[in-house]
Amino acid sequence: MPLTKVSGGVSNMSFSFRGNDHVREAMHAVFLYHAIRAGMDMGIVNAGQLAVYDEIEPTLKELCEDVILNRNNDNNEATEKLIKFAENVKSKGKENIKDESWRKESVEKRLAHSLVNGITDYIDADTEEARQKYPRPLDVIEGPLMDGMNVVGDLFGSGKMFLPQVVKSARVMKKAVAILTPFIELEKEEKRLAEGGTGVGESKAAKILLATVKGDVHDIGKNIVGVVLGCNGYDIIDLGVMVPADKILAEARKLEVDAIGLSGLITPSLDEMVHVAREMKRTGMELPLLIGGATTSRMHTAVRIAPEYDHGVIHVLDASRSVTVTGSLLNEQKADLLAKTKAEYDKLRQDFGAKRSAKPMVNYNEAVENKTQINWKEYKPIQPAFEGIKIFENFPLEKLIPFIDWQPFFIAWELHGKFPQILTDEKVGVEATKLYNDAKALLEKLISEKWVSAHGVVGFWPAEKTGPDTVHVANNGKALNLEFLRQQSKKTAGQPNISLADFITPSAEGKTHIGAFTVTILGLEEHVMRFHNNQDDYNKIIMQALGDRLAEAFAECLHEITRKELWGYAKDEKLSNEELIAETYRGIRPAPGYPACPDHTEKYKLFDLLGGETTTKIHLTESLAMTPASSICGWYFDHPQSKYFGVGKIGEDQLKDYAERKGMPLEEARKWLRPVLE
Ligand code: B12
Repeated sequence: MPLTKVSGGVSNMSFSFRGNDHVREAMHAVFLYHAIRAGMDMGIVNAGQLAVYDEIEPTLKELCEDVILNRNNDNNEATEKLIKFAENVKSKGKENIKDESWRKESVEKRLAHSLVNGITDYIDADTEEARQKYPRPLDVIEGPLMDGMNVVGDLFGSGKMFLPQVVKSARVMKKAVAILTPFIELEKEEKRLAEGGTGVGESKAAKILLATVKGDVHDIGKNIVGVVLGCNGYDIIDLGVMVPADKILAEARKLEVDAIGLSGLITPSLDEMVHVAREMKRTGMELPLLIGGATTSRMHTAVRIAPEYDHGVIHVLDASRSVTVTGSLLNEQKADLLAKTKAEYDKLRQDFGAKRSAKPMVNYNEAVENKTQINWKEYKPIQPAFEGIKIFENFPLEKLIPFIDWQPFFIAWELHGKFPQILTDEKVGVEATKLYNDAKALLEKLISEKWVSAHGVVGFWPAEKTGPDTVHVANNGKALNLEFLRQQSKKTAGQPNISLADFITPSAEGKTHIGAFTVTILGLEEHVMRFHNNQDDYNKIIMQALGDRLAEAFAECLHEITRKELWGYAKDEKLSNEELIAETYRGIRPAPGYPACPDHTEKYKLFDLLGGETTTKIHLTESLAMTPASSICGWYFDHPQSKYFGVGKIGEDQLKDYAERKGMPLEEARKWLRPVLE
């Protein structure tokens, strides 16, 4: 065709062989060789990963040509043969094409190579060799191992290495340190006995104390930060999850740390962070305080935490940034960084005050008047298959696989991009594919060896809306009022001020049902601990992230079962996985704490309805976090107009009304609702 050029992404053709670069690269080279001769003008390829056509081994070249040119393929033989070949290459593993020349280098270079490439195969022997070579075991850590980790840190800092690679490097480092530790201890003991001294052979590295605050259970983010900082030469003291302020302060003093880092996932943890900052001030501490975690923000840190402590409070967005911030805080740039941050936070506080007064809001009564318009006459309520609860014990894990949304898994590893495209992404594709393969292998193992079990509870009860934002639930003779919050921002004409209560039939119009659920992944901790004790942060973090993915998949799966069978209001629904992830179905499952119902304390009622800890196998902490950590709870609404939304900021009038409705002291309600009040 005149004026037409031919182009295309070449890697798509070999997508089914992802993880098998040897075969993929040969296919790409063969395809390009023939396609260019046939008139292809431009191919989108990873230029750094192209094999040379003439150098492809003859058998593989012929197999690729048979498939690509559709030769000798009458009964699919060519395809089958290539698949078989590929499996063979895979099962023989990378050994076949492994370059072992680095093994001839000095022990220092070999250690650095293992660290940078995340290779654990030779770390025992190489560490032992270095220990024999250096005067003291600590010299091995502070010499060749730290040199190797500095390379890792630099490559990560400059974007040439990605988080999964860094965590694999950390695994190598930890294994080496574990080999050296008994010798360091022995040396210390010998010195102590000989000289009566203490502290001999202590590491000179700066110490960072990390903790997830009291009442909160999530620690993936903190663990990642710990690994990344560890890779940059810091000595990490990780106190774990649910750590009270007094313990954080006492340990910081005892261990003479150089900085404290706090983490938190849910909003009640924000107040706990403010408390820690106050306690640091009250007890005269002077260490810098780092703030991180999904629910934290620069604004909250500036407005609420920083004013409570005078020796430096800095919000850190992610693990990569934790390195630069910590570095600057612990060297001569400290004063500069603190002064800059202070100026920045002062400005944020001013902006915050100005925005708050400028934001157009309506009063609560007006918001109630402007509720979602629903024609209840047209709505035909569907009776669920049962009233009360149904327990799903040991739900088959393999059934959850199709429901897994992998995208957040990659986000947790700081690999941003859409799934599955991320697997072939030019920049991170190779590492994303390796990580995906490792995660899938672990997932298979975890399922086949029954490491964890999925436990869920679903319930339905008759419900009616008895007040503007109150839903009355009849639970087998026991009545219960659920209280919801309503948007109060000024809306454009025709846009309602929504509340979840709008989606429940008002008393005068009849009755409907409301549903609730909990899901949890049991048994994960034991295996997370096993990886931890084996100095394997890589698999530990994959395992934690898989737990979260399984919990989320279980919630999605139970929601589908609910729509199609248990409540049955969408019996004929047929949606693809993409449509499920895009939530194109009828009905919603908002979770207390998420933007449509930001009050965590309504979880008490949800758990009461579902039979509490005994049936759900979930424990609520004082901050309303759920243990086990990979747990989700939420409500079910069936109305076709029900949708997800954010309540946004509410006014003092709604707060008072809400506290009254809940029978909760005003100041207590203010505390729980602070994130939507400020
Ligand atoms: C995945 C996810 C989950 C997973 C698990 C979360 C996890 N892994 O921690 C599951 C599905 C189990 C879950 C459950 C719930 N979730 Co959730 N979840 C998320 C989501 C989508 C991503 C969080 C995440 O894992 N990020 C990846 C990790 C690696 O990042 P990270 O923890 O933020 O850590 C990075 C940085 O923050 C920083 N960092 C972290 N800690 C520290 C510490 C220091 C010192 C430093 C320097 C840096 C640092 O570095 C880390 C690495 O880069 C967020 C929304 C979002 N986009 O953030 C909501 C979110 C955190 N969840 C939320 C809620 C409400 C819940 C539930 C209460 C819902 C419910 N009713 O069931 C439960 C609570 C679970 C429990 N056990 O109590 C809210 C919390 C806000 C709130 N109102 O409380 C969020 C913000 C969603 C929202 N928009 O409202 N959730």
